[in-house]
Parts: sequence; C-alpha cells; structure tokens
Amino acid sequence: MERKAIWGMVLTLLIITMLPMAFNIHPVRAPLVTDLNGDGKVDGKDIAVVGLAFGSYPGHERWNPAADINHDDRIDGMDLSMVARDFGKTDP
Ligand SMILES: [Ca+2]
Ligand SMILES: [Ca+2]
Repeated sequence: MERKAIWGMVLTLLIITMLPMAFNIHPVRAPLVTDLNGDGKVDGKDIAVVGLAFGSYPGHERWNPAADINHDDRIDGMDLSMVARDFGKTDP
C-alpha cells in the first residue's frame, strides 16, 4: 500500500515536470515572424523592410514576400501593424 503511494507520487512529480517541457517545445522554437531581417530582434530595421515594400503585391518591383506577414499578397498597414505590435521583442 505504501509502495503504491510512493510510486503515485513519483509518477505525479514526473508528469508535473514533463508537462511544461512538452508544452514549451513549440513556443520556444517558434521563430519571430516579424523579425524580417533575421537579426533576432524586432526594431526599426524590420519596420523599414515593410516600409520599403509598402503598397506592393506579387510581381511589383518592390515586392518582398518576407514583408507580407499575414500572407494576403499585399504589403499594407496590416503587415506594418504586426511588426509594430512586436516592436522591441527579441528571439528567445
Ligand atoms: Ca530584426
Ligand atoms: Ca499583407
């Protein structure tokens, strides 16, 4: 009976320690999509990448697929606001 209780505790502790690890794999590895120049942080340079391609679409001379963050084939205020929202964030 006592042995069963100890195993139950060990199993509970194991689950408690393993669960956060299982859930952390994806958020930690997820790249910062608004870090457009890939330097590990979202700052004015990334805003500039969207700014340079602003108003463009596929086939346009200034089109930059990386700046189309929401993948709607338009570089507009939506993409700019997404970068602005992540401003100051760093890649974990
Ligand atoms: Ca950046
Ligand atoms: Ca877009």
